[in-house]
Amino acid sequence: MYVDMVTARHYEERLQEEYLEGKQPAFDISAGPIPGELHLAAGHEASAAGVCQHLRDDDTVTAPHRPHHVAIAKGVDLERMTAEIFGRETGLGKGKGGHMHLFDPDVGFACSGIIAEGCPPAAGAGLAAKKRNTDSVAVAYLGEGAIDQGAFLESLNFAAVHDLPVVFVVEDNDWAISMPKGRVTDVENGAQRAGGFDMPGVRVDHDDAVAIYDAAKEAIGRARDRNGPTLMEVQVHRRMGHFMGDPESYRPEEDQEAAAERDSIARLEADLQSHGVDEESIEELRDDAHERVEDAIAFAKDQPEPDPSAAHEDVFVNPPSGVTDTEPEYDLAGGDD
Ligand SMILES: Cc1ncc(C[n+]2csc(CCOP(=O)(O)OP(=O)(O)O)c2C)c(N)n1
Ligand SMILES: [Mg+2]
Repeated sequence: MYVDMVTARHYEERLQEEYLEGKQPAFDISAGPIPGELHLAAGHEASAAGVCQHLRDDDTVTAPHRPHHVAIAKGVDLERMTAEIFGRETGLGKGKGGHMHLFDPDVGFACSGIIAEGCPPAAGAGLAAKKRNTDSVAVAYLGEGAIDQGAFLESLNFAAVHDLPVVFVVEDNDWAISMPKGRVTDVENGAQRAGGFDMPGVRVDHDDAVAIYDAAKEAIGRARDRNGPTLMEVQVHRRMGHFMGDPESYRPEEDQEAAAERDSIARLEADLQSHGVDEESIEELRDDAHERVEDAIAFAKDQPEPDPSAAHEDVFVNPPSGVTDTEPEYDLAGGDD
């Protein structure tokens, strides 16, 4: 868990540096080595490490627009993921998806920029596992700002009524862009939503990776044993802006300071030390993780950019005429499928 967390933290800090290159002084979102938006998850690491520790490659995870920590903990290929973020040809999506559309079927990971969008596909993966009679499970991540979204609520209902092996993980970082939680939702604890669907709901506070691990163990075990879905909410903190370039003028300074103080990594380090792991071993793990990140970034920057002529390839199932030479692969208009 510690390795996943320090890998993810260093990854975000390094991506921040790379991203800001060339974008200043007047913020130009298309400039620099990472064009487009970038949402970093520094401060969210515990939720990914604590949950994904219980998952296998044949389990499915869907994440939202802030996906890197979850992708890392799920075991997504770091080099191909980084190449994707840098828009390179050897990226997971051949450089066409960018950081919000990472997809790695080898380890069952996908994410989307549309909030709560991962919930229906996770319920679908749960339904597939049930129909295929396997013990795989699915986990859908979403932010607390998405808990009033229809896709989430409908997925909770669907998973509950069909007893699907799905765990919904709400990452509560208090903010949805510039909107504080209290202004849009009347429940303080999003896990209360579970009551309306007759499923267990559990909230874990204090950015506590070990407590998240324990709660996830129960929820994922329950799903694997075919006892149905669980809703978890975990407290995390956003240490950076909503997106890179966000001036955060809406955010009180005390809130930023509090987020920096509630560092799940420092907390886990203290835990490890209290269990007899010495500082030297912790440093060694951290150094190795940092090296892995540096290697992935160096790999990505060294990769070719996609050829412009391939821009429409793999984008449409049924390309509108004239867009590509590819013949339609599926008949969307008819048939029994
Ligand atoms: C359906 C939909 N509505 C609006 C948006 C724009 N949007 C992007 S992120 C975001 C806030 C998300 O907040 P939260 O779910 O708490 O996640 P966090 O960014 O805090 O991790 C919104 C409204 C979107 N991507 N999708
Ligand atoms: Mg949020």
